[in-house]
Amino acid sequence: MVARKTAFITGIAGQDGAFLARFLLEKGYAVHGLIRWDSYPDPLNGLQRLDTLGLVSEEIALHTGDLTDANNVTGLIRHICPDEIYNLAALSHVKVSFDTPASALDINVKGTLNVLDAVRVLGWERDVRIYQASSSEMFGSSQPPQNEQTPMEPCSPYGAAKLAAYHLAKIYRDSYGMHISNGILFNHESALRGEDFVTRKITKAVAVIEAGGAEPLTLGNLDAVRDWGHVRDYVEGMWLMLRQNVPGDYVLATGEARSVRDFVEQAFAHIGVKLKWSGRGAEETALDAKTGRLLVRVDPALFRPKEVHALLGDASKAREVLGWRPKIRFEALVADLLNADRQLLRARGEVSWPQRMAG
Ligand code: NAP
Ligand code: G4F
Repeated sequence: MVARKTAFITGIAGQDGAFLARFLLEKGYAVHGLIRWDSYPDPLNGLQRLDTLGLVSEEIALHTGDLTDANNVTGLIRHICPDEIYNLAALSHVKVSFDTPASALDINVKGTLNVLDAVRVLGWERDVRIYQASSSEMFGSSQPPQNEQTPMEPCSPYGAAKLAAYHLAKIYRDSYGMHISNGILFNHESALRGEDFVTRKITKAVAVIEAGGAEPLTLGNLDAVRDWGHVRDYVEGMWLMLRQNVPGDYVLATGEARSVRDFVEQAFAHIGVKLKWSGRGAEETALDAKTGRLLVRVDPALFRPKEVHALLGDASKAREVLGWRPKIRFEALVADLLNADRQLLRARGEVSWPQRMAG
């Protein structure tokens, strides 16, 4: 009989953590996850993503702690004795990292170091495989398309922190012979995406407008280009990296570039509204082409101090080595998020939506 594998997921209550937990449970893993004790007034509220996927149950062992606390992390890893660690916990919002750069470095760099060093200190270098959640944000201002050989020129405290963590992962791999893989993941979304990220912000606003909401959608840089995929495809890629005999670094991306404006257009098209754009930069607006009603406007307060203009991934290596291919394309992705927001709205029965300042 094959022994049941044990996985430890940091950031299990986040978007990727929830989907990965479900994926690994379906593969027969014993799943353990790290959650922060003080994230929400009622700790159960913090588990809404896991709850949405029907996973708040005895199937997952949740451990309270904090990635920035080395003793805590080492103690948990010693206790759980995992075969695989997926280090997903992070301050993951790029704009927020400009406001709290020290936290971004603490969590994303020191937190990663705490995981890597715990495994080394425990003497489990040959026993534990580690996935490190690296990011396409590390490419920053490098010209697209970007792959594993593209120079990294981060443009944000988040990007710089992720790059430092990426190098630490490589250094630990090369120095101690540890099985550590960096997944250099391009943007991936789902109905569980935080509402401050541009995709959910758009689909939620469009659902509200469809239901009779009066406020226009307010965004920052509409020209930014991203390579958006669905998290369901990406968690499989994470797992595949740890199936390889030799660890490595892999770009996961769809190879399809779309602007924020394209995303907005697609979401409105889904509810049968054609947009008429006019103006440029902070003056740009979109009206309902039929009625002339203002539906989209720009607020310069949402611009970033430094922007990553274009991310477009070349995932040839993942395709050739891992056999990984994304299945969910742009139109289906937008439809998935929008339909989930429509349902959520119906369930909550609200049409007013205070826009949060972070996003
Ligand atoms: P997410 O939804 O923001 O989840 C991050 C999780 O990390 C949250 O549950 C958060 O806990 C937890 N966390 C933050 N600080 C922590 C700390 N000090 N100790 C313990 N846990 C902490 O992010 P995601 O979209 O799932 O992304 C997962 C990982 O992939 C992140 O490392 C992100 O940077 C990286 N990544 C994401 C993408 C993407 O497009 N989604 C692309 C490339 C890389 P709370 O719930 O308590 O806040
Ligand atoms: O949705 P975003 O906030 O995602 P961003 O900055 O690309 O970061 C995400 O993807 C990274 C991978 O490349 C991850 F590492 C990271 O953890 C995170 O998951 O913004 C996307 C684009 C940006 O160019 C931003 O300036 O949308 C633009 N944008 C325009 N208006 C906006 C808005 N972004 C947000 N969040 N809110 C706006 O109102």
